[in-house]
Amino acid sequence: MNFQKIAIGVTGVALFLSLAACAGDPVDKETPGGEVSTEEGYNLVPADTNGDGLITLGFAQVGAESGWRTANTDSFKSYFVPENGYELVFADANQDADKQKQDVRDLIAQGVEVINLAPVTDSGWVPILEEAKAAGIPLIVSDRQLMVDENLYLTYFGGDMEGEGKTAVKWLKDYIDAGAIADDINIVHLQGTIGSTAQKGRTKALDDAAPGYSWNIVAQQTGEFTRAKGQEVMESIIQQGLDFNVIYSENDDMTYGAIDALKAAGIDHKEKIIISFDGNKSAVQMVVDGDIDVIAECDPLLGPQIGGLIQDAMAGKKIAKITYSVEGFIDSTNAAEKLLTAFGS
Ligand code: GZL
Repeated sequence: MNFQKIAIGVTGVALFLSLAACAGDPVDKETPGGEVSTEEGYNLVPADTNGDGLITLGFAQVGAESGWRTANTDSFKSYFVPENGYELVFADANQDADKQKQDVRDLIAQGVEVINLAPVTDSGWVPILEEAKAAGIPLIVSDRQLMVDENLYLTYFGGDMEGEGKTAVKWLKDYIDAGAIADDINIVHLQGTIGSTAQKGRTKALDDAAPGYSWNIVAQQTGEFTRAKGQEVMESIIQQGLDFNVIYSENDDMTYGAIDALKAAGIDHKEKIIISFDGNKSAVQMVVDGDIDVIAECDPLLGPQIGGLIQDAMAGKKIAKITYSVEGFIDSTNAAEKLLTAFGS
């Protein structure tokens, strides 16, 4: 047994004793602003506890709802392989928040050595995070944040969703200030999965800005991050005869669906200002072609960065509790260049 294993053994015993001492503590109730943990600090680090030479990573994924999600899953499946020192156990929640909580409990029961959670929605996770911690399994949150006490997870890596929304809002404000549109601003807002931090952040940015800029949000409805639902919602809005000149769509797939609906209704989508999120290759091509006006970037290729954070933690380095992806926007000024490196299809 090398020193590291001995270290884990000692740490494990100390950890067990500290957790046992806290086991009787009440499970913290979830509060909107996070919570005060009843325990001091977070001291779980991924380790090869079963000595098989691999770190078994349990990935609790949202689903397969979008091009972003497919690229995100592919990023994990291609990085967390035996050649890189990992075995991947994959769980697809099919966009079902309740199923995902059971998925995580199943990963705990399987005894994986680290969990990566991309939460469908951000509520109801405290008891399960407590269970992972009590089981001595480090848990990483990726893609969508959880607004819980930082003592309940190892680290978060992913997009700054409200920041992405602010990027989109600033682009629209600058576009209007440049005189590109003289009419009143009437916005159709296609929201992502209600209760996900992706939806909450992108929605908050628009909801906070619109009143001050006298922008009218004439429709606000979830398209659940899918093309089909995005098309269905836009069809309904068209049938209602609502007057709008801007579409603020919280992901590319809903944007595709909205454009499908406009085309089917004989409405020229190029007459609308279309704002999207993510940056799939086909969406970036649509910016080049003038179908979409701007995309607020959101990087799905998180596997290698999560792997780097795990390695740093295992090496004893202090890792940041929250790390955001580097994200900007894609419009006519840079779309041709961005197309060269855009993710997905
Ligand atoms: C964002 C991610 C969102 C994407 C959607 O980090 O959670 O979920 O914007 C995906 O495409 O469905």
